Amino acid sequence: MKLYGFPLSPNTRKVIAVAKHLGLPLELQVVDLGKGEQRRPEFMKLNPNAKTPVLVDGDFVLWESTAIMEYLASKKPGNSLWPNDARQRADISRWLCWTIAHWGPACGIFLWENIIKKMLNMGEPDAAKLKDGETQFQALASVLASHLKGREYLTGSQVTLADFSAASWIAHADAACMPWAPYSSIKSWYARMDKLPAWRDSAPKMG
Ligand SMILES: N[C@@H](CCC(=O)N[C@@H](CS)C(=O)NCC(=O)O)C(=O)O
Repeated sequence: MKLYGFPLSPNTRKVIAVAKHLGLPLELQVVDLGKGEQRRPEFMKLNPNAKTPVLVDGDFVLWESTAIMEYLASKKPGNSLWPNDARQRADISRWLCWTIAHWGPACGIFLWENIIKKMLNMGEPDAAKLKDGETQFQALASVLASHLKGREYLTGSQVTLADFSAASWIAHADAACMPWAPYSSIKSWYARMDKLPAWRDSAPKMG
């Protein structure tokens, strides 16, 4: 299987980490977002949205990182990441949806303003956008932090797709100046994720 992705992006990293955790070989084909390679016609044939990641498995092409993680997990029945039980799946799905709809976009403001703009020489961070990001982040981090109190992982004692998805957005929380200092349960959960070999091995090489 081939993954078209950009290693610095959370949406690519979570897919790489899930594949590693499941022991599924995945060949990475880098699509350099800094050079606009996502808008090349040959890439847009795979994903007309011009976004990474995209999985190609034989003649099957799949975009949207959450759908890709679910597909990969379905290839290894019996794993804890995406169990068959309806309620467990719904609980995991709830956090996958929350991450895509709310958590990712809020954290993404900090990643964009404080890291990516600098990398691409796109000027100074926009203070108004960061202020808006702060409001969003605080509200969502409060929800996440209260939920994580007394839990090892988002849906219980086992790591699932939900953890890989939500954790991917705070991998560079300090470098991106995300205001996560007050949320100790988020920090200890992320530290647990960071001990997983698949998570550590999927870290992009920075610098
Ligand atoms: N909902 C999509 C989001 C994909 C996405 O926004 N990917 C970003 C990288 S994190 C991208 O390729 N951006 C390039 C662009 O918007 O031009 C997913 O989960 O795969």
